[in-house]
Amino acid sequence: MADFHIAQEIQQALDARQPVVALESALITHGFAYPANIDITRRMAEAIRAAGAVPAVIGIWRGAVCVGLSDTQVQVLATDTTAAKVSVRDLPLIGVRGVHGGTTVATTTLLAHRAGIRVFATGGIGGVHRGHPEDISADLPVLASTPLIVVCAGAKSILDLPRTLEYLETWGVPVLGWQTDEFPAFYSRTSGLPVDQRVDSTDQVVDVFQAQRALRLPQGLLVAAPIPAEDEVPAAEIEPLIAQAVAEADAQGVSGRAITPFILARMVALSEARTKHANESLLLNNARIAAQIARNSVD
Ligand code: PSU
Ligand code: MN
Repeated sequence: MADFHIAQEIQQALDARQPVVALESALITHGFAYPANIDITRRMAEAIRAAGAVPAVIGIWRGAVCVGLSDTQVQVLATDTTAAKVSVRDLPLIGVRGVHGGTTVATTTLLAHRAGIRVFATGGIGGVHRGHPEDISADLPVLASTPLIVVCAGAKSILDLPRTLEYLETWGVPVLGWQTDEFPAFYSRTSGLPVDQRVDSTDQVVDVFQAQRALRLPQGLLVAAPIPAEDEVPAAEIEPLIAQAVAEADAQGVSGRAITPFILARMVALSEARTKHANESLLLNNARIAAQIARNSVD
């Protein structure tokens, strides 16, 4: 059976009821290229510590679950081109395979919850794919069944945002807008789609999360924070690039687990790295917000 390791620092923080923020590792193995992947992970971890919480990078190390990967382990994952993208259906297979792996939002959410962590900072969640409504990220059903606060910048419009929000509604996942009334679209602050509830403070986020628990609801909570205005790439500029990247994926027959990494990489190339800068900015922003929420939720 796959082992489940919790790093000593993380276990001690949890035992002492200190705030902990989970970070995913699919962005290390499949989201960013080397060395940007190490750099952004380190900067997110620093931002979380500066805000008074403990970062826990979650990933797969030689077929074992690891909550709290060390800097050295992150370095190895970041340069291992054979590392697996580990979504939920892959999770029970990692022990047999013995691989290193990056955990997606779905898998990181599940594992963070198993470890006793309550808050997770990521970039964009997966969702229903544009033009392929049968391709639904495991991120969505996991959010519907795992009580965790997931801080993201919405979902990028490589996805079908209306269908993604419909799914979340059907399965009872509240979508909170962090100081916004609109669901953010990752690179862009707006999508034209409303959130379920605007929140302006960490108190309000924690209130909603506690209400879910008091009501014994099984769902997690999505906190959607728009990218900082100065780093936004307006929707009008990003749309043609997304359309092109999606068309290329279709033309080359890219599908399944490969499609998100393919489109992300094409977006960076097509935008001459503007999307990379935007992605880094929103990740740091989300890390800071998640740390503040984590601090509030243990007080
Ligand atoms: N969306 C992004 N960046 C990402 C991902 C999604 O903007 O890096 C990654 C996350 O790890 C997410 C996963 O959980 O892709 C979703 O992949 P899939 O659609 O195959 O479930
Ligand atoms: Mn998929």
